[in-house]
Amino acid sequence: MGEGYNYSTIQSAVDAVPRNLAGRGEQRIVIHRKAGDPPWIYNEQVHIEGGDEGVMNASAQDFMLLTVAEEDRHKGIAGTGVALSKTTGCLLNVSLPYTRIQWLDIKGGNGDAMVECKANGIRVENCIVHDNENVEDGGSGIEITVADVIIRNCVIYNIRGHGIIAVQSQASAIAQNVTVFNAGDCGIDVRDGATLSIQNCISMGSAVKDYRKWFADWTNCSNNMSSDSTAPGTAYIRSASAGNQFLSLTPGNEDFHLAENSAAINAGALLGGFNTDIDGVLRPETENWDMGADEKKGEDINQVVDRAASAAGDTVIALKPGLYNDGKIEIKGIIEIVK
Ligand SMILES: [Ca+2]
Ligand SMILES: [Ca+2]
Repeated sequence: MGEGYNYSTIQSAVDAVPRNLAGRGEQRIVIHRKAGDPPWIYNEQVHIEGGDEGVMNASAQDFMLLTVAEEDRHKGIAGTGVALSKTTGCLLNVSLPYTRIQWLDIKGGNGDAMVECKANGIRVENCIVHDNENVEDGGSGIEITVADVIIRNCVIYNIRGHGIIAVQSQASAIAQNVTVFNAGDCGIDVRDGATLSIQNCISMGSAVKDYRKWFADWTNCSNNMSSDSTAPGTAYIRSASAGNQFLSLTPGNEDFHLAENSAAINAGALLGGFNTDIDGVLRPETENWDMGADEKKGEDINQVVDRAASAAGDTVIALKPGLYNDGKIEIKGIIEIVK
């Protein structure tokens, strides 16, 4: 669609994408801030339509990317960046295959789901999907009824229905490093013949179950955490306390960055295909990958690995640089050298 075209709504930018994507490569829509302080709210429902009525010939090479300008992105916390929020309907209704959605703070709505994935190959990354508890019925966070969907580095909380639901026999999806909290039904749900692969996810505080399969199967699950007994796969952490994992669960001020002593730190598996977290920071900050959307920043950047007295009676300290600091030793504060 070319550089430099400006639109006042997300929908008008989506509608300006060529009808036939064959050979056109990535079609990038970059959403910028509105005036004033964040949240910069776009008060609209967005339809990204494929098929006869919409855009044709999308593929893994020729696709639409909806993202937020780097300086206008959220900081891993709702209300800190560009938001899509409306009290009615599904907020993001995607039936164009291979569409990628990134960096949106998505709030409210009143439909079956806040984000509906209705075409194969869709990706949802670094989004915060939250607070639709007032919907009348249904009201899941992300609903998947198609194949090859990927959900990564997302935080989903205060949801009336399911945080993530994959439903129908043709549906298949991967959820990786997703944090789900306070779903009114199940946190992550796979049903009616769908398959769901879950790695490094945290799902806690669900009214029914944190993870549930119902006439359906998990595939390739590992390194997941739950507050009940349902975290599937290998290397799970079950029956953990949500209050111990996150910086804040205070309603209206939730912060799902990992707390200092969270069991999720370094408990994740090393995954392929991406290497950042919800803050856009490289994984692993320290040691191994963490579970959940946040990779905890290493506070103790340089570890003292040895301490000994020299022949002259001085104290000699050996330091090991923190991994997240690219192997550099960094010394903060005042250093006094006394001889
Ligand atoms: Ca780590
Ligand atoms: Ca982080």
